[in-house]
Amino acid sequence: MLSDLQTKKLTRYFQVYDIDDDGRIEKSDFERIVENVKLLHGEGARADQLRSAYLNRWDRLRASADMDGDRGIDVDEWLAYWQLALEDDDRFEAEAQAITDRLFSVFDVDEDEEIGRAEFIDFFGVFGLAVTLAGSVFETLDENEDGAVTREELLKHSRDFYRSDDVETVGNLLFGPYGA
Ligand SMILES: [Ca+2]
Ligand SMILES: [Ca+2]
Ligand SMILES: [Ca+2]
Ligand SMILES: [Ca+2]
Repeated sequence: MLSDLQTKKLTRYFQVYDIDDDGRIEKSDFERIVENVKLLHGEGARADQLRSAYLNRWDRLRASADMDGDRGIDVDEWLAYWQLALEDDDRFEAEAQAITDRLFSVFDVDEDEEIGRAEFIDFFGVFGLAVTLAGSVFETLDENEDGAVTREELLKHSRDFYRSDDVETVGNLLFGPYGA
């Protein structure tokens, strides 16, 4: 079972992907994300690569999460998907690695293997999250305060985001505050 805290965080995560805010994650939401990513990277090989990575992610997500086959994922389907994924240690680890890789490939624009403050603020912007929040979330996630989020830090936060049931864990804030 997902705990209350996990349910809140994963509901927040749902809202992040449901860019048009209609209560369903659909291919069109992923296309909006891809469009936003394109604004960051411009056209070119990298943008094409990211586009296929996101659209593949959508296909895989739909295949396992869209239980009623209506080509959309509602919040119940989403939570059911995560409950199964997080119960299984291998799937959990694969999901944590995958989100870390995905966030790095999109937001480490200068490819120095760190997400700097400005890159992090772009990350929030792409998902339509308040840019005013991004700075404080960045500072929280940059636990050693060296001005960058490394792959190692992000992987730890991603694992905590999915699984931690401790309200004090900073990884809970990966996608910003998750509501009461
Ligand atoms: Ca939607
Ligand atoms: Ca559905
Ligand atoms: Ca960077
Ligand atoms: Ca750091």
